[in-house]
Amino acid sequence: MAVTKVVVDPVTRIEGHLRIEVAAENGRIQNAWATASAFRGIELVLQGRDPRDGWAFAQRICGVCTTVHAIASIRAVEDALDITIPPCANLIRNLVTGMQFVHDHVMHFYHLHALDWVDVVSALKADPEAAGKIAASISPWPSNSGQYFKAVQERLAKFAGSGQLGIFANGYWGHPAYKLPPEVNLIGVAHYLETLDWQRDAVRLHTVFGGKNPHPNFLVGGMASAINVDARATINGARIAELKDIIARARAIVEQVYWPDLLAIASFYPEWTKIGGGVPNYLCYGEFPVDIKDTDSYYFKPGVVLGNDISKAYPFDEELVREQVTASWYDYPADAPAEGLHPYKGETMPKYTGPQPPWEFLQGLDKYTWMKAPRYEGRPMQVGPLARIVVGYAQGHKDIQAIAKQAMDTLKVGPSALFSTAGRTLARGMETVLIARQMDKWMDQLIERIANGDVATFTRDKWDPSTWPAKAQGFGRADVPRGALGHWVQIENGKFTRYQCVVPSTWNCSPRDDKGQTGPYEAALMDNHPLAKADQPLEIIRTIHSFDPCLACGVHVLDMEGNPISEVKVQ
Ligand code: NFE
Ligand code: MG
Repeated sequence: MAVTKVVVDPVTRIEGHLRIEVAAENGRIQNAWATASAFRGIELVLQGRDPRDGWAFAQRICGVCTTVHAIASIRAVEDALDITIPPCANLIRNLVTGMQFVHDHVMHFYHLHALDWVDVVSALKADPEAAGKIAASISPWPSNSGQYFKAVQERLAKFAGSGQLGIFANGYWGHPAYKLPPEVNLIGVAHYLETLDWQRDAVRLHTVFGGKNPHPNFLVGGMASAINVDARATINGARIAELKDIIARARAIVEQVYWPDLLAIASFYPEWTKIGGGVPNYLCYGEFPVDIKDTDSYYFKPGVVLGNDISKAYPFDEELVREQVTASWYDYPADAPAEGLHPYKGETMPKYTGPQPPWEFLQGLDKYTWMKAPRYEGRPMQVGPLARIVVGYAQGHKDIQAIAKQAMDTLKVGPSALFSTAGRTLARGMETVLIARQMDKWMDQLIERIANGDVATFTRDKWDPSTWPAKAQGFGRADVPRGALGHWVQIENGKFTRYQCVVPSTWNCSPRDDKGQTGPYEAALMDNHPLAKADQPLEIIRTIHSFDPCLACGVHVLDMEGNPISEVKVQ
């Protein structure tokens, strides 16, 4: 049978500009190329800036993960200058970044990924009473009634009757790969709309602690969140009560809507626990510290798992990170080794030599993307929710093992099911439940500290550049919704002289390296991966969305051309 070439450009319901090109034969994908098609230059913008301002520039790398580059930046500067922040500032950072995870993951599941599994048009055929019974059997969520689902169905029928599906237009509705009964499709659509409403509530936590969302305020040395229970314009008694309520509502959405829906939907797609694994190596930098210098204090501890072997986790050593540009539109200094450069020696020297169709890709030598290729000890690595769950599982993390077991028992699968497209999507749900539960604890710890009179959220120590060494360098580590995030900075005479970000979507959307090893998106598409209809590449979208791509982050400049791009091009 002839080889079919399919190009999806751009992939939608992601952040940024991603082109996926595959070669398929007999309904299976044989080869895949992931191309980031817009260059950004924030690393270059940061050079020469005051390190105390870096977070505000770095944060603009992305509007989706709106907190993460700020926190990585301030941690890099604090590491370089040896600044220890007050405990309340650390708790506030955990609450702000924790809510970023919860918000981002729920939005990703319902608004970016669910419609790969949920057929909106089929929901019109559902029996609302039966949908109510199914929903009530898996969750105590109060609106799970036949009446509620009937109202949602009527709303959907109005959209469809007017010939305008609006936000639901352009799906592959009716594709044979959709397997849910109409009632479960209706539950999915109802919760799509309900969580769209809830997300405004969730991000109020960012506005209280950080003044606004997106892009709440951060601060080198702490957080710009004044606490005084008796004052009006600070974090006071009323704000604290409001924050407790926001966290309780977020937790309820996660535990009573997202998680039961995810398990229910996954149970109709058992074959997807055997598809789309790809790169068998996982990397986690760790997150949610009590003390950033003590990695044992983190809720998710740093670690590495190799070869899908969850009987062993290896320690993470940041000195083993390299970035290559073998297949990327960048230049490196002539003396750069084949294995790539550590970020402290990293360079951002854009050199566009394309477009060269990956179809013509020859022996790993042609350049085809704006993504660099990060490698850990020479290996491509998966990062993100699945990496955190796999690493934590291998480390014996009790909460992770318990929630993974719940999912495996419900779906009647073993741990190897994690290494798949469904495993990636399930792992995102697992960690959202765990983080939402932790947020309750962090809020209580913050309240206890305030009750005991500890209200410091900022240290002035080292604020004055005259106290800084003439030269310093630091690693800002974070684990963020899409995975391991590092900012490596060098400071001389009070200014950044080098700023390198190695970002989760750079790891996952990495192209080939000097040895021809594919990156995680590419490898996943080449792992037992079906493609039933070349003109409706739904399966490709499922696997790519399971990574929750963010191309803006990954290549860290806007497409100034404003190129018109077609939805799906089949050649
Ligand atoms: Ni723009 Fe980001 C996250 C970062 S992704 S979304 O999470 O860092 O690579
Ligand atoms: Mg970079």
